[in-house]
Amino acid sequence: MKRLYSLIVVMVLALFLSACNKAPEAQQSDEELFVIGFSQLGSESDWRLANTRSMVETFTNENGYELIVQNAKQQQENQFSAVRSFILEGVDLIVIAPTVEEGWETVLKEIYNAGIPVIIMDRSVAVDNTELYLTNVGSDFLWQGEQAVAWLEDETKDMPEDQTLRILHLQGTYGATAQLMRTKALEDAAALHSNWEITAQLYGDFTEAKAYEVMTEYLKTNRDIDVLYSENDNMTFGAMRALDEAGITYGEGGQVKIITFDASRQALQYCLDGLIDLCVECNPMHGPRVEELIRQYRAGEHIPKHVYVEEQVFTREDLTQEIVDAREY
Ligand code: GZL
Repeated sequence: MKRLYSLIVVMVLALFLSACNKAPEAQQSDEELFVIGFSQLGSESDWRLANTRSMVETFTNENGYELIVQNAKQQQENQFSAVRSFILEGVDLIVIAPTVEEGWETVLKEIYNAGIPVIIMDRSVAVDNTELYLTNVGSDFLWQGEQAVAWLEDETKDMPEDQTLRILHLQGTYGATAQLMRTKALEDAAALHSNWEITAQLYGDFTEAKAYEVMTEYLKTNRDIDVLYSENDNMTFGAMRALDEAGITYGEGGQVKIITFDASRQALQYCLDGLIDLCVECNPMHGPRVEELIRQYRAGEHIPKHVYVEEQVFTREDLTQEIVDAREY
């Protein structure tokens, strides 16, 4: 009995000492950490995973932050729930990567009324009152689409006027800024070229699985494709698998020219290998940019309402294996 008593005393002492051994600075830093609630829309693509990684690697305790990440699995309702939980938790700032542009007015007003600043990252939100958020940091998606159609115009400039350019269009999540603007660029260009025909617009939801599914079905009855305009790399990868299975060639010397958006390492590798013709960059590494904007905000500095990211396009001629290997996403 005495041994049991002694054992209990030792265990209680050990627990007490371990609690006291917590470094004093660690306890202080919990109060000093700047708490960010991050509503990430999902994990649908390599781009999205890299975007989340960039935020997690930037907003560390060592850098003075506590980052609370909630993944909405591409459901806007889940984002609303996440944001409302951030309000209840009293976070210092909220970052939202919105699924779609519409539907944000109410919840942004709730955040505003709670006195919590908001940064919109990546895609945009369609609200009349832009005072509801600090800034929108992301890409110029219309510019991206315009680069793609400019390249296609140059590629087909010697095509006879009476020859039709048959373009198959794989679209991302309907209502997402990236989808809306990349689609607008293609549709505007097709309206200017009487011999450009968008043969079909298939819904790929920015995922490889959905793109493979819709492409496989489409190719059962349609094989007359000259160009695949695919609104992100993961849909392109699914489409390539479907084209392989249908025995339709693509890339350099192939039947189908492939245009893709994001310019992930895998897409650049396919481009270097002659399988993808054009990669339009859409850079996901927003963590450092968002942190700089937060620093400016906390220092009382002016922040522009929209911060665009510098991007470029890649063809095979622009690439080397070193460039591809060095790609950070
Ligand atoms: C673009 C981003 C898009 C990517 C896709 O900034 O919103 O969403 O192009 C991702 O890969 O799914």
